[in-house]
Amino acid sequence: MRIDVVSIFPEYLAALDLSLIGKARQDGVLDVRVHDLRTFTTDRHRTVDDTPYGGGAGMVMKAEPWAQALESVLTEAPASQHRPTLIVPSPAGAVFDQAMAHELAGLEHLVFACGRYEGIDERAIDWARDGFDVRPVSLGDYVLNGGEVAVLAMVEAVGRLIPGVVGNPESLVEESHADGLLEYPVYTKPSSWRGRDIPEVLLSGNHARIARWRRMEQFRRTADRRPDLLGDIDATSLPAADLKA
Ligand code: 6GU
Repeated sequence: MRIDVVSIFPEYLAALDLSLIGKARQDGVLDVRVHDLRTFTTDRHRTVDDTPYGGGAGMVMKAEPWAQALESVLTEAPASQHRPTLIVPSPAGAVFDQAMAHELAGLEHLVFACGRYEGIDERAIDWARDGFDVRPVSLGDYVLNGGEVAVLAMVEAVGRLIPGVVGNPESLVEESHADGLLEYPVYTKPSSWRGRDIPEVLLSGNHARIARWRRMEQFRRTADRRPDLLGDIDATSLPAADLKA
């Protein structure tokens, strides 16, 4: 997968050199390129923002540096590649979730446009629709100062779903959100620690019992912490159905 990130703080994206994503880049599984928006300005002060038409607080990112940067990304992209997807991180976007991460993991080329200040001149976003599949995306209902932290989160969530990035693909199967529920609690040695014992079922060696217990714990946790998720669950996967089987 090819990933381009455009930002006025390219150093923010240095974390993409680390851990699993860094390893995937070294292995050639992910081709990640970070671009400094200011290199696409032409004035002496390398201006990327200006005051908003209509008034109001804060500054707006100018359209032309964005058009120059995105044109450069399109020109550099391998000719074989499909129309890239342009993700515009914004608290005004559609909320990013595991389903979106899977969808994006199936694409060849993602481009992230990190806005700062009050956002990017909307005409640059509209203009980009000629060359990109444009998707404004939010991490959730709170406000960050810019898109960089959101890009780190999205690249990690998407990147780890690409074959060859996570060493053991089995670890993707039983994690939170894989089946629409939160994951069950986990324990490791010692079996008794500071007076706290692990649930005895985990020492039973009865794999069917352990699987039922884990499923029950998933429901218990989800009902307690994220009851909103239970509405989306297929009734045939409820623990009662498991017990009858
Ligand atoms: Cl993707 N960007 C910004 N600036 N703020 C956010 C966000 C994104 N998601 C939640 N808050």
